[in-house]
Amino acid sequence: MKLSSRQAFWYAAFLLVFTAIAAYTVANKTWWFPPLASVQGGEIDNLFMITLVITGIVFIAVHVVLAYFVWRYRGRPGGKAAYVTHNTPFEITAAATVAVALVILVGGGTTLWTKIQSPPPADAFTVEVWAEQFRWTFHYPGADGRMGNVDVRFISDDNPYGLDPNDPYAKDDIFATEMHVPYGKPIAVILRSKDVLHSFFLPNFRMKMDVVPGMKTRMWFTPTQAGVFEIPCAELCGVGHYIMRGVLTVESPEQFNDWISQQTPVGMSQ
Ligand SMILES: [Cu+2]
Repeated sequence: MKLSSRQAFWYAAFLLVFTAIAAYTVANKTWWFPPLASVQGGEIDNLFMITLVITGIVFIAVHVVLAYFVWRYRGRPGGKAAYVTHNTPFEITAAATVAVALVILVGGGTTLWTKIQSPPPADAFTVEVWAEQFRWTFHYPGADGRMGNVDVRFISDDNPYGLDPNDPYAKDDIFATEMHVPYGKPIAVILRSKDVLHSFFLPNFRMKMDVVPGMKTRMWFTPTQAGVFEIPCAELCGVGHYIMRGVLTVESPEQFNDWISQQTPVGMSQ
């Protein structure tokens, strides 16, 4: 196709304006992440920024060159297309540059993913989370400091989260409608679903894990600040999906102990 000078000018101008708007939107952080609140989230954000800078430079360079070529090689009377078979130095440089960039990105991503998916540290504080249509419930050990076993086979009207009636550690366990965790140590989360697929999402902590019926999934993270954070369900799990939102409070160990002591243990009669 031959572009007239006017067409070439407008097409090139559109490409440059579009690229400038896209670059500005990102550089200005117009739609950006919620405030960061975990150690692991900081590492994820760093890797994200490295990826964004590398791909951003390529994005801008490609579009500026495209705009230039559209203008430079517009249709002109008597213009002839050049015939180029190949250019070995250019091809080697281009392939090597892409290879190096991909090795950096894939290597960084794999290393961080392995670290985040590793088992939690031994001193982690563990909370078990039940997902169901359409709410979150948080299982804590009682005064004995040990969480009782749960199993879906024990679930009944009187025992909605399947505590093992024969487990002595289960008798004083606590089921709360809000998640509270003490500040200053890693937090491990065990996830279970009573019905369908859900997804436990902590945007401020950059953590997200599917909750799968019939199995336990896990995550762990280290909060860097106290505060109240949102726990949306990130898996379309039914008509009430939009109201499936929990609250996570990160607070001092003293405040946490106050809160947990105000929760009522299940007090299973066995
Ligand atoms: Cu859900």
